[in-house]
Amino acid sequence: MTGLGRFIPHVILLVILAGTGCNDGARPGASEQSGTTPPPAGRDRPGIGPEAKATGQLTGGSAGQGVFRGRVILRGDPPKPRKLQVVKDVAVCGIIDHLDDRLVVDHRGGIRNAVVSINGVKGGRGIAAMGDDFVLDQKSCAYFPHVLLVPVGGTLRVLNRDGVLHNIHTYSSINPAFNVAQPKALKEIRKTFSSPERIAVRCDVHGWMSSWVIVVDHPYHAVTDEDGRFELSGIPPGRYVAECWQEELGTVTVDVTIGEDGGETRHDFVYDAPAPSAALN
Ligand SMILES: [Cu+2]
Repeated sequence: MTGLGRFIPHVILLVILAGTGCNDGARPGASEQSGTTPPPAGRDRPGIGPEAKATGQLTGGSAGQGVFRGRVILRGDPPKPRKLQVVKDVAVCGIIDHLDDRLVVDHRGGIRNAVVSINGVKGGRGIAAMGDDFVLDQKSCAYFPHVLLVPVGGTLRVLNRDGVLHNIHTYSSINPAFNVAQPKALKEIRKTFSSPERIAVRCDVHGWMSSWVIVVDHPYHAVTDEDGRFELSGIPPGRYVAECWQEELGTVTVDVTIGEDGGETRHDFVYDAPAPSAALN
């Protein structure tokens, strides 16, 4: 055997069918977001801070199982970071800068906190691959992380590290919504969810606080990191629809094929920057 032939078995089969994603152009997740509409209090929401990390990444893979990775990118001028006013409990809440985190874009256009999913996977990893600790933290009157994956049946722990009252208010229609006061002495609240749903979370005390709990029924989801990168692994061979959701920009899909030999499939999801008239304000 000569030339490339002997190497071909080791070459990653990188195939994306119908690589043209479609962007529904939706605003605030309206096309996909089920549940009641959260209050417009999002105008005063905090930044997620540099310590937040990508969550929900599945790592490792095995022969015959594929990896899907790439970036979520904004094409065009991103909105300028906007500092939000802290108008309550300033001594606790005001010790960090609170930035509008509905659309966070790095200098290369990478969009943070988008959720990439591959649906319809048969076999592969069970939901236990997501782990068993799902924490929504409250520090300095901000939620960490801004977007959290939680499996159906998994226990969400909402922590209060601040010496002030918070109020956890979820906006959902499939799962029962809850609205629970969390005084400073109540350091942890536990909740479970029975159905997949993207759920907006707000604090009724501090109107700038917001986050998303993404309840899922399989482990093939990832939240993009600060560079807009995502990675899903352990995907059995097959043809799938991959979906990217971002709270302000809506949903983009693409057909993805994982070859029989597994390997790596790459795709970048691209959104157009909101028109100036629709930009965050
Ligand atoms: Cu609060």
